[in-house]
Amino acid sequence: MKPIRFAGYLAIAVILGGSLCVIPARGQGMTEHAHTEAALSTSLTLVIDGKATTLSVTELQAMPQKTITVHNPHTKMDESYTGVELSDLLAKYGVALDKTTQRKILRSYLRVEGADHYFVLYSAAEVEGEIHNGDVIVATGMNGGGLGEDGAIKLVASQDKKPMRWVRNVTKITLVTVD
Ligand SMILES: Nc1nc2c(c(=O)[nH]1)N[C@H]1C(S)=C(S)[C@@H](COP(=O)(O)O)O[C@H]1N2
Ligand SMILES: [Mo]
Repeated sequence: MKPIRFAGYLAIAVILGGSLCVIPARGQGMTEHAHTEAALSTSLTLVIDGKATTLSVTELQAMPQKTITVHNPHTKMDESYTGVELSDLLAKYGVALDKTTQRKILRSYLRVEGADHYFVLYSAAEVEGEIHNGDVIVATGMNGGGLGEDGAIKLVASQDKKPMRWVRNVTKITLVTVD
């Protein structure tokens, strides 16, 4: 075989071999919902008016519980989450909604952060059942069991059509008032 032809066959072999070795990225062939998170959360810190309170999963589960059913368009499944209403946590460890706090709540937002530093915002008003429809809960269980690959603590909102504001492995929720 001429060296030039050999080099040609070698090049084709390398290209074909390489294309067979492509590892599918997450969401492209591997299962989209396997969350083996690098960073897990086992407690939640609430920061309200400069005061920090850290609650364990057991402490969260000892508070009044609410179960909400949401549709996850990624899994195409209904999922039933159980946990504490975020408004109950705010009322107990920071601000309860009443005439004296109403303005402050209307002008505040919640920064919800996960162990991987992913974070989203909610307006404080939208988590208050007295003001807005829908439930925002700090879930510690799903479908009667644990959260599985989603960790131990996950924030879920019943009114969101997509799961992008459902934060897995929540570590911190901060109330920020805008002046
Ligand atoms: N901690 C954490 N939570 C997160 C994310 C993230 O990167 N980190 N991604 C969000 C986004 S953009 C989406 S679409 C959903 C995906 O969740 P699912 O794969 O369970 O549907 O999780 C949300 N919660
Ligand atoms: Mo997303």
